[in-house]
Amino acid sequence: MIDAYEEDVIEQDILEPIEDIGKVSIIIPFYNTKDYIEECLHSVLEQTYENLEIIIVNDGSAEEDTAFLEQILPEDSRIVYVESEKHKGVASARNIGLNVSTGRFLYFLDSDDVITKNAIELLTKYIKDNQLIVGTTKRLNKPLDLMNITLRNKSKVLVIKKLFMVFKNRSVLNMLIRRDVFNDTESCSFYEGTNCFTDISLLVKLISKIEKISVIKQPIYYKRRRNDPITNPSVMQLSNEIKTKDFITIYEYLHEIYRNNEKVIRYLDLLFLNFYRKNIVLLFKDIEKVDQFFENIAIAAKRLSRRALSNQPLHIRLEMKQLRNENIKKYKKSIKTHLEIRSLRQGLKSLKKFKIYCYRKFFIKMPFKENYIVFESFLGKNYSDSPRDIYEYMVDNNLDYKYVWIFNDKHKKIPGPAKVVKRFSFKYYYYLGVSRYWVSNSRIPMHIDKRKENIYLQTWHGTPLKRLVFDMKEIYSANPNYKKNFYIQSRRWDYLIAPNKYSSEIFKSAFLFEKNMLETGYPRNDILYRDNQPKKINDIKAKIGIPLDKKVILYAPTWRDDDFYAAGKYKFNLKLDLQKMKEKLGEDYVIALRMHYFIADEIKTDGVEDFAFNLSKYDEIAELYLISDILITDYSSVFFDYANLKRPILFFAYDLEKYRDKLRGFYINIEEDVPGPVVKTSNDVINSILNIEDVQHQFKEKYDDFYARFCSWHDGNSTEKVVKQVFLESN
Ligand code: C2G
Repeated sequence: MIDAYEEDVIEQDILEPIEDIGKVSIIIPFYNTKDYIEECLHSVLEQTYENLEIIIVNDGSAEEDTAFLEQILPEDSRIVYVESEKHKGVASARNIGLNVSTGRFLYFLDSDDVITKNAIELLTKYIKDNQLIVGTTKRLNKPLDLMNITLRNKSKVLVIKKLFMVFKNRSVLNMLIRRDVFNDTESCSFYEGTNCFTDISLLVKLISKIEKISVIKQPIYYKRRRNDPITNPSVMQLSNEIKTKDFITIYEYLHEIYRNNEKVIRYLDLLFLNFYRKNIVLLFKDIEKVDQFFENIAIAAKRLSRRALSNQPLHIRLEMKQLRNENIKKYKKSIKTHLEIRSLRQGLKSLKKFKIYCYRKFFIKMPFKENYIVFESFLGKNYSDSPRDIYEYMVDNNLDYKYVWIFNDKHKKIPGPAKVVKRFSFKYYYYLGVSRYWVSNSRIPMHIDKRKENIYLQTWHGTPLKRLVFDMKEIYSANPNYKKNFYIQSRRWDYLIAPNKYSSEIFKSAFLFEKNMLETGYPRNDILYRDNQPKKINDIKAKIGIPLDKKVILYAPTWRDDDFYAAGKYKFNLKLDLQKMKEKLGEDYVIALRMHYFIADEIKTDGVEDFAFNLSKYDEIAELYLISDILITDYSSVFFDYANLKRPILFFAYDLEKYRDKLRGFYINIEEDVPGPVVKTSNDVINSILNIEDVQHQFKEKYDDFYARFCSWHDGNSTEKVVKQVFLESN
C-alpha cells in the first residue's frame, strides 16, 4: 500500500455513469512475455472506460513470442501495434509508444501485469484537476484465474502533496498522466541509456512540473512476481551489479541535468541513499566488488547535499564521508563493520536467525571434519530412500567415516553408529558447517551456503513424470520464489544421481545441472532386487502387522500443488471408496494407504481398520513396494520404482485434466506410455483389481517397453556404484 499524507479524502460511490474525459493512451512494451501478454491484454480490453488507445510496442522479441503476440491480437480499432527493429529496452519501447500516442492521457502498463477492469474508470473519475493520479499496486503471485480480485464499490482517494512518498518506488506504472503536463513530445520521454531505472527520468520531469497528485487507495494494478528470474528475468530481477551500474549512471545523468532544481535534487538524493542502503551495501558482501564500484559511487556521493546527509544514521554518514574523501581503505573497513553489525542484528531477531548467524560466522569457519557425512531424507521426515541405502552400505562395509543423520524427531532410532541430530538445531548447523559430505534426497535450505571444500551428493527422489522447475511455466505451489530458490540451492550440488537415461536428460534441463551426473540407477531400488523373496516379504508384513494370508494393494498418491494450508503442508481428499473396496476385495486383499510426505491431512480409516492400514508414516516405501501385489498411484514417481518388480500398476487419475493441463504438465503421455490402466473412479479401480490377470495380460507389452526404458539401469548394485564414485574414487 502507498503510505501517504491524507490532505483530502473523497469518498464516492464509483457506480455512477462513466464520464468520458478524453482518450487514454495505454502504452505496453512487449519483450518475450508470451506467457503473460494474453492476461494483460484481456485486462485492458475488458476496461469499463472505453475511450482507449492501446499501444503495444514489440521491443525486438524472439520469433516465437512475436508470432504468438501477432496471433492473439484481436480485431479492435483501439489497438496500435508497433514493432521496433531490435531489442533496445523498456525506455526505448515506451518512447516509441509515446511518439505514436494521440491520447489526452498517458498510462503505462507492463506486458506481464494486469489491471482491474475498472482501473481506468477510477483513474479518470478521480484525477479531477490534478495533473496526475496513481492507483495502488499489489503483487500477483499466481495466475490471474486463481486470484479472486474483488472490486470494492467504494474507493478512498487521497490528494497528496508529498510526491516523494509516492515516487520513492521509482515507477511510472499505474499512473494516469495528463499529456499537457509536458509542453512538447520531446520532454515527454524516457532516458534510454540504461536497462533499469529509466522510469526515474520521467518521474523527475513530473516532480519539476507538478505540486500535487491524487492517489486511489484501492489495488487496481497487479504486478506479477516473475517466477523465473534465472532464465527469463524481468528488468528488476537482473543482478545487483547490473542494477547498481544502471542506477549510478542514471543518477549521475539526471543530477547533472537538474542540478539547479532543488526539488528534483532532493528526490534524487533520497533515491540514491535508499538504493545505497538496500542494494549497494549488500553488493559489498563480496568485498572485492568495492574495488569495482568505489570510484563511481564516490563521484555520486559527492553530489549529495548536506541536507540529504543530515538525517542519515551515523554509520551511513561516515561511509558517505569516506566515499567523498575517496578513502577506499577506510571505506572497506566501515562497510565490513556495517555488514557485521547488520548480520548480528539480523541474528538477534530470533533464535532461528541466531543459529544461521552462528553457522555463517563460526561453524563454516571451524576445522573441517574430512570423514564426516551428514545424511538427510525428505527434509528430515524419515529414515529412507537412497540416503539410507548409501548409509547402510557404508556401515555394512566398515568404511572409515563418521555419520550424522538429520531428523525432525530428535528421538528417531536408526540402526548403525550414526549420530541423530534434530533438524535446525545448533548441532544441525554445526555438523553441516564442519562435515565434508552432505547426502540429501531433497533440498537443504537456501540460507545454508556450503564451504568450497564440501562435497554435496544430491540423490533426488524419483524419476520425473511431472514437469520440474525450469521446465514448468507457471508456479502454483505455495512459494512464488520457487525457481530462484531452487536455482541457488541446486548450484551447490556436486553429484546428482539419475535412475535412468530419461531422468538424466530431464535433470539437465529442469535443474540446469551441469556437474557430475551419476548414471547408476537409484540406490533406493537395490532392495527390490535383493529382498524380493517370500521370507523377507513376510518379515516386513509381520513387522507392520499385515495379515500374511492376504494380498496387499498399495495406494501411494502424490500431492496437489494448489491444494495447501501453507508451504510444505498440503491437503489431500481421499477419493477411493474404502468401504466398497473392502466389500468387493476384502476377502483376498488389504490396502496400505501411503500419503506423500507433504500431506498434512490425517487419512481416516474408521470402519475399515481391518482392511485399510495407514502407512503414511512408515519410513521406507520400498519395503511397502515389496509387500504389495498391486500399486495404485496417480502422477507420483513411485510407479517408476515399483515397476522394477514387474507387478501390476493402476493409475487412479481422477483429476488428470486439471493436474496435467493446469497444475504441472507431464514429460510423458500418461494415457499412452504408462504400464497400466488410467482409471477415474473407485468402481474402475475395483473392477481392474478383480480382473487383474486380464489387466496384466493387456498391458504386458507396454510394461516390457516401460521396464526397458525406465528400469534397465537397476540390478541391485546402484548403491555400490555411487559409493565408489563419490567416496572412494574421488578422494
Ligand atoms: N513418496 C512416498 N509416498 C507417496 C508418494 C511419494 O513415499 N505417497 C516418495 C517416493 O519415494 C517418491 C518420492 O516421494 O518417489 C517423490 O514423490 P512424488 O509423488 O513423485 O512427488 P514429488 O515429491 O513432487 O517428487 O523427480 C521426482 C519429482 O521431483 C516428484
